[in-house]
Amino acid sequence: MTQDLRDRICIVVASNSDEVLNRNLLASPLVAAGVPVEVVRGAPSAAVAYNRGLDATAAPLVIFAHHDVYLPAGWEARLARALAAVEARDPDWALIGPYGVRDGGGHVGHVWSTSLGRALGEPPAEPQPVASFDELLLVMRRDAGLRFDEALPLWHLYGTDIVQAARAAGRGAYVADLACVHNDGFHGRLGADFGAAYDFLRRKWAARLPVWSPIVRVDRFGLGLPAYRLRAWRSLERRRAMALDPGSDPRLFARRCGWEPAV
Ligand SMILES: [Mn+2]
Repeated sequence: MTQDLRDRICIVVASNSDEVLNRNLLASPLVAAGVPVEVVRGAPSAAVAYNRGLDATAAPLVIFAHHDVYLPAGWEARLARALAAVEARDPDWALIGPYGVRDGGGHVGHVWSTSLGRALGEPPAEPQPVASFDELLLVMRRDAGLRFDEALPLWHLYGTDIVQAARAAGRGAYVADLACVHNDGFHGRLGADFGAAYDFLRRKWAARLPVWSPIVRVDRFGLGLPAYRLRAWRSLERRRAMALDPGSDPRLFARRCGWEPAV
């Protein structure tokens, strides 16, 4: 892949664990190739962390990734193809991610999830417009002029809020083939912090409801949240049984998906 693309990208990550960060994101070949990584520590929320990262960097394309994400060998070529495909379809695009949700709730994209012990979905042949992203990774065009809303508390639903902000500004958000490893741990039930983010979105985007997030529908009366909590409770043991060890080397999962050759 061209040096040209490498010079146009940077990575921003919020992390509270150097162990997780080093095992996953910083082990990515793209990082070894010299793409700069801005690590934000100690931020009170994802929005604050990501705005700090935006302000500390200058690259025209900013990759916001979780610290438990591994970008397999060849990911840069995927990114180049995704950029070209989205550019051709919508020159005013703002955001591209590997996994998200369409209006109406259908999931689209292709990622490995350690917490679910499998690869989700299929690589989309063409970019798909989405209503929200799974927050594991999103690529933002700096010249879209977006900021993360620091009134959104803590660490949930910022991948939904930012897509709504893009749409309100007349800019598109797309899922493309940016297949990567989300080496995440088992998620139990949602805490009260998720409810706070949900209610924030419900008020902020009242004129645009319902809004689809990866796991829950944000609707006028807030019915999506208890419905999700019930589903999550019912599936708790099944999901616990599926989860693999996030302490594993993410390259094992990349190989299992055929994204990296066996050695
Ligand atoms: Mn994660």
